[in-house]
Amino acid sequence: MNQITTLDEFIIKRQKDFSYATGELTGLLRDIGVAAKIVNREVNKAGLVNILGNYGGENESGDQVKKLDIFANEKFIDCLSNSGECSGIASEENDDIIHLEGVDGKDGKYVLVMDPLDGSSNIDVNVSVGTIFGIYRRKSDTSGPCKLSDFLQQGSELVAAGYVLYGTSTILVYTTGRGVNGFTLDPSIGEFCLSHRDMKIPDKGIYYSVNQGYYLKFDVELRRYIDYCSDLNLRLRYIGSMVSDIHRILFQGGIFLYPNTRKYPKGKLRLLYECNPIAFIVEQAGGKAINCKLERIMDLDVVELHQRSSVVIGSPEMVDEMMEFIKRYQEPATSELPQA
Ligand code: AHM
Ligand code: MG
Repeated sequence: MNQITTLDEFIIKRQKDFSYATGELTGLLRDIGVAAKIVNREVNKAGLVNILGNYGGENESGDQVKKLDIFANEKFIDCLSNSGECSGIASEENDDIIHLEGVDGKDGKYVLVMDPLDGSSNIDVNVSVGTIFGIYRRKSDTSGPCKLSDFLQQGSELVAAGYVLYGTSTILVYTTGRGVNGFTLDPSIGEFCLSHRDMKIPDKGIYYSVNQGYYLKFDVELRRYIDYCSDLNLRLRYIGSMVSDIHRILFQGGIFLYPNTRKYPKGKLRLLYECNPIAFIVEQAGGKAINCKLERIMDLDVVELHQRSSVVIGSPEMVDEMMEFIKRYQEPATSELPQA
């Protein structure tokens, strides 16, 4: 009989592998697992109750906020408040950081960054959405509340990151920097069960994922690269939820791009709670993540909570090839150089 390993069992077992671990990170990851189950329950019955549709407000980025975004945001905050391991949260849905109370006089050593419901335009039409999270160790003294500077850390400082995909089945994928593992929710027992051990992204694949509707708004070298993908007969897939698009690429190989556009000259996606956690997971699985200036995402300085970045993520050979393509395209051909 196959041995089933639940998320909780796996997290506790992994804690023993870290000599310095004292259980806080373990508790925090378990809180995230509980929140994900609650959000999953609501996502699954979204068509049955009056939770679909707009909340009526706009978030920091000017996007229409959906009711389910608010629900997911509240549930994650509630669950992370319980154990006291987390001293603060930066969320896509909140302009500023949220301070969490310590429990039993104990202040959390960690802070969490999250997009509680990524791809929210998909909700009303029953298409996959996700949650993205990242965990940092605090820099400030844990005797007081966390500070903004605790969140403004490079992606390379992440101690854990993950996503939950609420799709045909619900899967939680996370890393603590020692590989990537995936856990599928078994609704009959209400547990995330280890289903994908030590995930590895294929070196290359047949998919490219980009909003081709913005083609004319991309820089010329990006347009040429997208033409090149099309010339290679790569298959275009774009769900409009980064978690879903990345999940396909993690399993089957490919490249995901959200370049800067005229509307979003710095890119649309958020560095702190979208690009960095996904970059950490993909790199841990053997992939690569850069911006359109060809800089490694996880080395970028984070100077504000809702900072945007262009992003190119995927199979290592495809990201390398994209970089070479862009460099070659940017170099003036020798024949075009002024003659001496
Ligand atoms: P959201 O977090 O507000 O839902 O927006 C992020 C999403 C990504 O998941 C997705 O890749 C992108 O925005 C889609 O944007 P667009 O509709 O411009 O292609
Ligand atoms: Mg998002």
